[in-house]
Amino acid sequence: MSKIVLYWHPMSSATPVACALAELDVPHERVKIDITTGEQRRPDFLALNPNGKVPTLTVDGAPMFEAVAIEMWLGETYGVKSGLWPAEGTPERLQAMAWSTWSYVTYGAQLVRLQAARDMGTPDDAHGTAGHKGMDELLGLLDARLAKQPWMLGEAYSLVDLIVGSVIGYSVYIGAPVQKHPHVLAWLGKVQARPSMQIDA
Ligand SMILES: N[C@@H](CCC(=O)N[C@@H](CS)C(=O)NCC(=O)O)C(=O)O
Repeated sequence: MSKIVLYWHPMSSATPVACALAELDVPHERVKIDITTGEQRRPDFLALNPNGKVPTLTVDGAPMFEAVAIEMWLGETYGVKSGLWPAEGTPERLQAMAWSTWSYVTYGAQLVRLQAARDMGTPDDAHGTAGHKGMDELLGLLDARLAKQPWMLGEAYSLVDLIVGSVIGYSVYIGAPVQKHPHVLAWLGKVQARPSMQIDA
């Protein structure tokens, strides 16, 4: 098995990656990068991730970054046998990649708008209002999917639930209207109750 090292900081974008490693039961080492004291800008860390951000993962010394890329790679590498990630060549694999990317990119873009407005102390300005509305519309799509099936890919829990659930869960804290979408709310509660989500990360 490859040697996996996760460079992380508690309660950060690295948290869902740590949870994914726990869910998939992947042996790994964790190296804490203190982003509050600037360790992420040390030359040795920038050599692994020129963005100077966590999460960063190395696989036998080879680095990768961006949480969603790492999570999808972990799924396809360690999750297929256990059924936590769909096999290559299946329609479910296509859906797994589509919804994982959707959560970070499409939903994430609206989330960033609201977060920026909140950070500036003006959550109800044009950006904040548009971000809130954008998230509400996207949560409607998710709600419709989860009204038809209990989990993101159908009848069984998968890593896609952890990936999408991490982004939706974070958005609750910045004011996304998740409570208006009952199927999303119920599903999120189940995702957040998984033992892998209780770890110290
Ligand atoms: N798009 C990146 C975002 C990573 C990110 O923003 N990480 C933050 C912690 S939540 C960080 O390392 N910040 C340190 C800095 O910007 O100096 C991902 O999903 O991995």
